[in-house]
Amino acid sequence: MSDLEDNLFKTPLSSAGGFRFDEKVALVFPDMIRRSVPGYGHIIGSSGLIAKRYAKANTVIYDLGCSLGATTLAIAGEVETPGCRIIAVDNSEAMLAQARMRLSEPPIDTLPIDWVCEDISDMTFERCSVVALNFTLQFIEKGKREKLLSDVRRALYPNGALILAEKIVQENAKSQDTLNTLHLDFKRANGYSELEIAGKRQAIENVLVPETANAHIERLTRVGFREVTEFFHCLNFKAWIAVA
Ligand code: GEK
Repeated sequence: MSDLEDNLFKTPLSSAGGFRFDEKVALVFPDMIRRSVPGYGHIIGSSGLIAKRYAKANTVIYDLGCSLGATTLAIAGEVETPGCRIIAVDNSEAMLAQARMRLSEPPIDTLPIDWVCEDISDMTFERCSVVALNFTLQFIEKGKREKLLSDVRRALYPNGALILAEKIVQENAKSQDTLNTLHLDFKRANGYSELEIAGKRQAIENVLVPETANAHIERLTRVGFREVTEFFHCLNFKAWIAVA
């Protein structure tokens, strides 16, 4: 299926109201995230490889905030460990409907996938060996993030892995300004106009709340991950493997 172009913020009217993961967003999501997040494809591909290394036989692998299932598919395509299954979770019915439609005929010989509509901050997790949380923690209410990560940590078997990718902010205001400017250049280079950039920024403010890299690392350590290793960094986007 070819991806539709993200033109949601092309007119000022279309940017009215806050950002929601509704049907309009679901339809253009692959184009939107590819043009907005530097290294997105690399992080998704790496998630498959990391899952392959950390998956244990007969266990669950979670993709939390799965959207249209890009990470789910990468994992399903890489993991060969016997008896694993993927639980892909999102609280947007519109996203899951698109994901199910796109993967109605998943490639044969890959892991079974359950698509679940649930709020990940209220979930009871099964024991698992890998959890992917790619660009989703940033949308969870700040006060609920530590409990979610703590729940994930307790659900993971020893030596299991959390894959965490996030947009971050710099502690130093000048560095933040520099990287923010470069990110805007990245979006311009990918065809977004000034109007679209401003509209999206306004809509997403207070919806996507980024934190510093240190805040992430300290919290992961506090909830009991014994090793936290960065595997990706470009502009204000980072990803880590946290080992239980
Ligand atoms: C990818 N991981 O392609 N519970 C469940 N899902 C949620 C919640 C919540 N409380 N809040 C937001 N979401 C994907 C990309 S997108 C990132 C993840 C982005 C979902 C939301 O519906 C959306 O599908 C996803 O988290 C975030 O690698 O849009 O920048």
